[in-house]
Amino acid sequence: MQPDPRFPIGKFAKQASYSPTERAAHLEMLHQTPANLAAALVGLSESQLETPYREGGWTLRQVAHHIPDSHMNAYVRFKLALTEATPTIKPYDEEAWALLPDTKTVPLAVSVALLEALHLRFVALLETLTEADWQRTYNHPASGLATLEQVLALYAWHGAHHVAHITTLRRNKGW
Ligand code: NI
Repeated sequence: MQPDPRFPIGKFAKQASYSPTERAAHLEMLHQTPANLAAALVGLSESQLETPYREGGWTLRQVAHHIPDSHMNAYVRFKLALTEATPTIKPYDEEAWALLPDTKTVPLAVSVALLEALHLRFVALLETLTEADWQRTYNHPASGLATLEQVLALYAWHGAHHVAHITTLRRNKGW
């Protein structure tokens, strides 16, 4: 069976709960995401960046700009859940965001720098969470309640998932 190109590291598999060791591993993945994105983009030409990672999929440029778009939303969701009782968070239309003109005009280095700065705040915040904080929840209008340890696992996976879109295409193309 051919692997599904949409899911180079597999789909996200949510657990009901996580051990402190698992959370630490996810936090480390989150910490590494900006460096991994920067490394995945090294040496790509403008035309390579305009290549879809799969047929009908986002270009490598859209994939890379999407990661800070998504993780800025995630950072805000953590802060909402840490300061309000089970807030209902605001989904966003990621396909429409990926089509906004800034994703064509802003250099990718800006999004890498944005992700680096964001994750410094994000990881620093998450390092302060207590066991009780990890069990705090938000409500997503489509997918329902999530604990913050589940959200951490999701975004640890999410960064690696999109970086793998870039690295998998590079490997397949010999770039
Ligand atoms: Ni995504």
